Amino acid sequence: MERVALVTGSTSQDASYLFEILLKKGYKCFGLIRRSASRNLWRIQHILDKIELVSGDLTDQSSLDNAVRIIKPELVFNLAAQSFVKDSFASPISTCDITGLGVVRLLEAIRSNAPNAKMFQASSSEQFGKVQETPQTETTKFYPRSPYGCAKAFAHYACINYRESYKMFISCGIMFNHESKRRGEEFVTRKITLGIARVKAGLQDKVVLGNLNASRDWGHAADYMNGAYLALRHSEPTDFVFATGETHTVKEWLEKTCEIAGVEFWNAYTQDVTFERQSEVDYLRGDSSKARKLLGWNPTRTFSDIVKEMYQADADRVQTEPCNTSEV
Ligand code: G4F
Repeated sequence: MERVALVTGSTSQDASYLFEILLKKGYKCFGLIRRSASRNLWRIQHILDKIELVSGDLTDQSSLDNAVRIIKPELVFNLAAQSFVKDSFASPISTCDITGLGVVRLLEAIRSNAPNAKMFQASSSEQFGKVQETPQTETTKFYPRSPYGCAKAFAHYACINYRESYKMFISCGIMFNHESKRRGEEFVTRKITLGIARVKAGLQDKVVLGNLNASRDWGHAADYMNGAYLALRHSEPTDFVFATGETHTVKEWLEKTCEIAGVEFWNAYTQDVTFERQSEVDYLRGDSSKARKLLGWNPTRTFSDIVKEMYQADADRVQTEPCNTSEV
């Protein structure tokens, strides 16, 4: 029988890597896509002829019902969200609607139309917020610090509730920050690698940043999507932390990028409070022992590998498209 997977958030960095994994495993892949996202296909351009895009939106119950009823997926990966933490302070209602309630809509669509499907929910280390212990595990108490973190925590508990109430196969992966050359420019890692590549090329004076002291556990998106796939291959539905266990500050990311680029660190940046948040997540470090033990999962790229990959890709882009700083 043909194996079928449905992925939401189809145009994202994460979906692009997950599609590659699923295609290699022989899955027929469907990607849910909002009408407005259809211009933003650069990350999946290379596989567009191998996957099928279906119109749908986490805020529209009937579109989810239709997609799940027609596709009848064996696996559903929910990667869709309003995922910009800073923007969630400006748009708390729509963030909660998409990132929180949207997950309940998807759960309902699966419960009604494909109750035997296995679902993966992309939970977030933002749920830990003001961390209650270090390192953070699957049992660490949540203390979200943004509307985005609150919405993700709600969605996480909704998944556990559906798993327990309806005996559905739903696993949550609590994903710590994960980056790659396909990361959006809104996130600090990409903002730095692209910005420093432009400084190096003489196209920009400095990179303007907010809080340099925030500490994150940064891994590679391809590794984390491999974890998502493995979570649904596991015999039982449960929750997993996906993290490297290594923490670096934003300043260290900037310093490493400058070192690779051969740019003087002190001259390369300036700070602006505009890029700070109303309440910050100061420090994240995950303990992924459970995923390592039960799934045989391991991160394969180091901090330095990831910064190098991203800087190199941006340096190349700046050479070929020096004026285009959007959707690179
Ligand atoms: O790159 P960021 O915007 O990522 P953040 O907020 O940690 O969230 C990302 O990872 C989460 C997983 O934990 C996801 F759930 C979420 O969807 C997203 O993918 O910011 C990282 C840190 C923050 O502390 C921020 O205050 O960098 C700091 N920062 C400093 N200057 C900046 C900037 N962040 C951004 N985006 N832009 C700046 O200029």
